[in-house]
Amino acid sequence: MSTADDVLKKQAIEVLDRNRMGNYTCPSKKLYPHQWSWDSAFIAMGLATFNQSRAQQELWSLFKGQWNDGRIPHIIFHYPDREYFPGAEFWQSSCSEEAPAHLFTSGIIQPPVHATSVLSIYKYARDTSLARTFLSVLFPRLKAWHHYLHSKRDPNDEGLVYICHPWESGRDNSPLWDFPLENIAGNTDEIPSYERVDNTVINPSERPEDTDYDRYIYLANIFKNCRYEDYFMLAQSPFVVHDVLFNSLWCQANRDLAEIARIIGEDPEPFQGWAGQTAQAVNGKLWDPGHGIYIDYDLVNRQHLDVHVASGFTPLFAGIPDEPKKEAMLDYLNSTCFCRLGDDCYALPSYDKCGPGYAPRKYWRGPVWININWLIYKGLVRNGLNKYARWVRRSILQLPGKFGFHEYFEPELGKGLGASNFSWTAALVLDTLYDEELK
Ligand code: 2M8
Repeated sequence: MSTADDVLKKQAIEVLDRNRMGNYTCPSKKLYPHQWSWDSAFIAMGLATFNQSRAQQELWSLFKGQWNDGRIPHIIFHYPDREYFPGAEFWQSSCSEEAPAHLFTSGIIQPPVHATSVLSIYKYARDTSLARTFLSVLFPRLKAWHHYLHSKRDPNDEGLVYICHPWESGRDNSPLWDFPLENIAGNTDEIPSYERVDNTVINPSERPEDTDYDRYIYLANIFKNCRYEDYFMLAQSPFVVHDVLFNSLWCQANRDLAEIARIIGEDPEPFQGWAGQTAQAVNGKLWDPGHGIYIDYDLVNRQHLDVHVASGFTPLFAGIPDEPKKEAMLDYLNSTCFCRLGDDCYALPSYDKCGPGYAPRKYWRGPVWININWLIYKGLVRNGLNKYARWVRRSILQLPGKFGFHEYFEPELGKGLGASNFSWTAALVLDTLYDEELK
């Protein structure tokens, strides 16, 4: 490893230490002081490169918040008093009998990267016998999580799981949601009064608009009134989407859970079967042949969301596209719409630069995010698209190296945006560096 990489590694570890909250790591001390579901899965992958037991503890702590029905809520409030909106008091998880009795959580979910994270801890483990025990202990929990997703979020057994809130996608104000949210919450009487905290911590121009938050709160309030019972949530939600990123991660998580089952001598079915079914459904329903990218489907308005975001390339991560699709995707990636090889830009902005409403500094509407980049980087490597993979890898390491471990970055100049010392940025830099060490 070069001296520069060594320095980066040390700084990344410092970020994760700074955000440590006992048994878990928060995404950012000021902006996000609780435990987030997919953040923790990414964080554990980074921790696994230098501290196996802390990585295991990170996920163990997350699974403490798992509900009886198997769902992993998107936020766990281990210390409910820490300032964040919407906090434990808003969600009132205790209104559901499925929620854990001694811990406050939210009631919605986030992308399922957990089996992938657990398998990566095992692969990186220095103490393999300890890691094997960890797999055995977590297997029933992961199994319950996957059964929840399959039975509740794919009730028609289509191979695609739905999301019912932009927060469930992990990309809150993505331009993807502009159309499905357009006709929601017109009547302000139906929105409980609330006060944001995020835009007092971060420059509001880099965060979602108040009108976005109105819709987030309106939807979350519907779900609370349903006591987080999925059947009613689905029936009442005006926002129901088959999302490309969520389903790509679902597909890979099932491949990884099948692998975990094989390692510990359990049955890899049904996970292997579900992964195949999802890959087929993503190709069948979500591929946009005109543009060389995968697109979401809006189940309420029964139409595709013709919006091209970087996460539309994440099926590469799960080995979903065939050769012609891969070529078409590479052509689109390697263009001025995203970031062409050798051009003066950072690969990849979260949204097509030529798309309407592209905003290079506004949260999920343009800036570069390290987790999406990392998924695409891994996907490109998996598919042998090495030249462009190195181009994305360069951004993953250069952006935090030059500008600090920010939450997101401006795609042309690289300026750091959102929270500083952001955990998954640090964790995925560590994973990217470690990947090289393993070679
Ligand atoms: C952001 O979302 C939360 C709500 O869940 C927020 O804005 O308060 C998203 O970037 C999400 O993907 C992430 O998990 C979370 C914590 O980093 O922050």
